[in-house]
Amino acid sequence: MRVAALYDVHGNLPALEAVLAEVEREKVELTVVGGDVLWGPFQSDCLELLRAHGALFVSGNCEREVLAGADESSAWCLGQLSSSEREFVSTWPAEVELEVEGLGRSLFCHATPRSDEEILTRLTSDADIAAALEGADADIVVCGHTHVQQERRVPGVPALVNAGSVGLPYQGRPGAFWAVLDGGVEFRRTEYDFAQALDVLSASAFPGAGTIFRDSIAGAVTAESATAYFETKRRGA
Ligand SMILES: [Mn+2]
Repeated sequence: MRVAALYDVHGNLPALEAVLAEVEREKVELTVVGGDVLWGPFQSDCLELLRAHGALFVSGNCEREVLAGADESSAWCLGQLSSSEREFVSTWPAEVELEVEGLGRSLFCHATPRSDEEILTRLTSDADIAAALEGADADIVVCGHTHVQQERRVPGVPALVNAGSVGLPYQGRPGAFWAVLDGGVEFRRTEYDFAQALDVLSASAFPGAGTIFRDSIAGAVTAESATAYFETKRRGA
């Protein structure tokens, strides 16, 4: 089965449209959306597109936080959703398991199998990766959450693949980041007109849209700087 893994769209409709156009050309059999469609400017449009595409959904920390109206941004996001959209999002599971040829049993979750907000970076030690994945009943765990692509193979636990972020990446290059799974892991970067997208995103009433997306989609946030930031956060400093 050829699978597209799309994570962390964050309401960035122009990025999602570009990625879905490429997904169509890729002839994938299934698209898995790994959470954090919400918390961003054009959530409803993104939900509608992904549903029309026939995607399978996994819940992320942002779905949980938006549904709870946890802070100002989340409350704004919640206010944008219809009652049927809220109902739909609330049904998303924490994980989806698929058999992918060549990769085996593949577990799709938002951050780690035990948490929708645990942070694992390129600098996280093998021992800490092993602890986070211990007990996961799969050959490979596909996640997102940090918005930085990575692949880790630590002996004794499932392989770990971070598909990156479609809408709010920290990769030091412009574009939308995702992955194709088919016998192996193919990391993807889809180009789109990020300057035009920034105009569109900034015009929405999502609090802070202009500043939140500006550096990310222009490729001005490197994986190294994001990783260093997340690693500090992970260690509770
Ligand atoms: Mn996210």
